[in-house]
Amino acid sequence: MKKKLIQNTTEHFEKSFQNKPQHIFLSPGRINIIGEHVDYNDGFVLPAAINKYVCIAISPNTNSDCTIIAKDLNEVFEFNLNDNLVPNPTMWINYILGVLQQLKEQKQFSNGFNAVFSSTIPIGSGLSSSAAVECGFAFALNKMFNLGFSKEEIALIGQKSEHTFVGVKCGIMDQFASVFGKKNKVIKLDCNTLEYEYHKADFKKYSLLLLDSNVKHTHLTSGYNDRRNEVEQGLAIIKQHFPKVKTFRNCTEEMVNSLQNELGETIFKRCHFVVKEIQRVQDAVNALSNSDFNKLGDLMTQTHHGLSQEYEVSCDELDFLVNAVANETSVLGARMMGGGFGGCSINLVEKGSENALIEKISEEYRSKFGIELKSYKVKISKGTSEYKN
Ligand code: GAF
Repeated sequence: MKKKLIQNTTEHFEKSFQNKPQHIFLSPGRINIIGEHVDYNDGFVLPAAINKYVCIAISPNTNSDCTIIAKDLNEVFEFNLNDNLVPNPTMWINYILGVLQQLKEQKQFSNGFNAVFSSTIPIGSGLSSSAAVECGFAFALNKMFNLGFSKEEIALIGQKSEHTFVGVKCGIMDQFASVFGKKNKVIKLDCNTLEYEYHKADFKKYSLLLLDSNVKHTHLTSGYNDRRNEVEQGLAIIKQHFPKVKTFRNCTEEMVNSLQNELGETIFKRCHFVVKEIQRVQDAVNALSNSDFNKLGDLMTQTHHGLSQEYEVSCDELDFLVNAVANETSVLGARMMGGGFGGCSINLVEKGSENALIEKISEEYRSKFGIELKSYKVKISKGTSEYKN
């Protein structure tokens, strides 16, 4: 699938620009084992890059003209880098323009290029196709024009461009995972300091299976930014009462409980979830290190219930998918993954049981919602890189 993606993107470039692309870059999507909606709350997350990619075929120009082709959408966007770059009504180009604006601001960047983008990361499925585009593109320009950005800076450029041009106030998890991914490793990322450590993604006789609800979402309209506002309000109140608390990291469940009335029902639930989820990630890392997969599965399922009932970012279809596997002996845990409001559930399942499970759940899902379930058996792969033939 990766080979085919590279081949198709390259051929499309050749056909469009009558030349071979000088560079090919691959930027992966991500999964997240646990640690949801805590990246922008200074918590820990446990993501990994996967073998689904955005492919960018690209060559520099000798002037400031840029032509960008979104192969899968059959759309072309042309502009000059000396133009004023502003968010565009054509949504997909904003992931790219936002990065360029960052490069213009930080390095007076003005080198034009021709590029073709194509992807095997399903859009709106919670696998972070947007971060893959942003980071793949920033990585490509950094390499091609020797801009001297570190990997961390590339992830931050991706995040900033999403804030400024797309309008989603995302955390850093997706961009970080896409850039720093490593084959067969999950990344424990401290979103407060951006310190990280790799842990072996060895699930022994279990594997990770994604079930895609096929309910599409965009975080611009999903309620994502509202959640961010709610927890910011909550933290401000907590800090008034507990001046030693700087972030949710040093806030305890007891503190949140003691302020239940003042926080009000909604903000209390949001803050309670965040504090519990930050602890769950620590517990999950220990469980993974000890190969305690029953524990890991339990923690994942607890996360789902928190996301559904307290953080309220699930939807009927995702709740159904998680509940449908609850009594399957081959499934140790399941939860919605990513920002929510649609997209995939991630399931820790016994190897070999995947196909029967997919068949069973697909049928139940179809008869309940009339929607075709999709499924992905993902492999944990390396982060954004240049592809050399
Ligand atoms: C989305 C965001 F982009 C991430 O930063 C993260 O907050 C995630 O939702 C929820 O954990 O993918």
